Amino acid sequence: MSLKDEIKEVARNSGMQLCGFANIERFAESPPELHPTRVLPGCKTVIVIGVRLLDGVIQANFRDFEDGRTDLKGLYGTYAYTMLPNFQLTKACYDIAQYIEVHAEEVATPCSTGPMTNGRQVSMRHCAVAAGLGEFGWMSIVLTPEYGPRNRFGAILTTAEIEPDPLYSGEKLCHPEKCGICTKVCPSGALSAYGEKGKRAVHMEDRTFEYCTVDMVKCFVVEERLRKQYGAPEDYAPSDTPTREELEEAKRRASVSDLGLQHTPSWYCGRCLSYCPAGNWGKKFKSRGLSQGYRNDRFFKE
Ligand code: B12
Ligand code: SF4
Ligand code: SF4
Repeated sequence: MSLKDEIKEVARNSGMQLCGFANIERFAESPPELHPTRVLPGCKTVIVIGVRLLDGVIQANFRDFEDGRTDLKGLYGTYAYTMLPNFQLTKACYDIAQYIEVHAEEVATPCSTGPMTNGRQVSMRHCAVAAGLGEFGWMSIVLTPEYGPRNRFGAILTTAEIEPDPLYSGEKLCHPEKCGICTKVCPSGALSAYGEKGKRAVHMEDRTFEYCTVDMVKCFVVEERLRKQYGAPEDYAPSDTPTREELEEAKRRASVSDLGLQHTPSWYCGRCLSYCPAGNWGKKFKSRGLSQGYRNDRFFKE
């Protein structure tokens, strides 16, 4: 078995559904501060692993969005956001890095995977696209044919030179000119509408990928429940667009909970990710009666 196949097997055994390989040349357009060689000098390959999110947990989001069951939101926080996927990815990255160092005598650096796992070293979205796992959706995060945006990723940087997988070239997964659901369901208008405020373009090899402009502060205010209209007991942030100082103050004032390890009342929105039709949404949720559709979301606006 080749090293590549062995790594794929380690990934599978660690509970990963997705595993892809990118060569370092695909990071030519990366800003220097996020380039993999800034983390691991001599890095030749970026290995990206991915774990799907449970349909049974995404449907708990619909219970909140459509039925007002805000008490179920913690399931998303635990099983799809801050905790389980991140820790599972962290362990899988560690297993793969150990495997490479022990069996191939090369160096391997596992990266942080998200909340509670200490920072960010590379842009995971760009790594996932570079490794051929999918393409950017209009909402800016990565869609895979199997799960749409309902997956999270981890990356391992290595000095081992491993044959890259081709960039994703399957059926186009996102048609923002006729869909735009992510923009419509976002409670704070964090995602620009197609054709409005401009878009980002990313080039890899002969491909150009495009996605919207994301106002991360607006997203953060909803995700972290910093205003009454998103369920906070009081307006910690004075608006959806707080200044840096106001945001820091809002974070300080936001309530702390003993309900989950993350120590904040679970909220973490996730509407764009939950309602995106890519990855067989209709079959998984609508036809099973698990969602009435995005128009029934209490924040939906045409
Ligand atoms: C911090 C963070 C957030 C913050 C954003 C804060 C901020 N100011 O960026 C908040 C909390 C708002 C957030 C929200 C969400 N997040 Co988040 N987040 C992250 C995290 C940890 C870091 C992102 C970041 O700051 N990147 C640094 C910036 C500078 O990089 P960038 O914007 O990606 O890249 C820019 C440039 O640097 C450059 N670039 C960088 N590298 C490269 C490489 C190449 C080759 C090229 C060409 C260009 C290039 O291009 C970009 C344009 O300027 C990542 C994990 C990670 N390490 O990437 C997850 C991550 C992006 N989040 C994820 C998810 C799922 C979400 C949410 C859906 C969570 C939810 N609520 O359910 C929302 C989605 C919102 C949206 N529509 O985008 C997933 C996405 C998975 C996927 N399917 O793609 C990630 C990848 C975590 C993971 N481990 O899987 N997130
Ligand atoms: S997670 Fe929620 S607030 Fe953030 S971009 Fe998606 S829909 Fe908007
Ligand atoms: S909701 Fe529609 S426009 Fe947005 S990323 Fe998904 S497919 Fe693309």
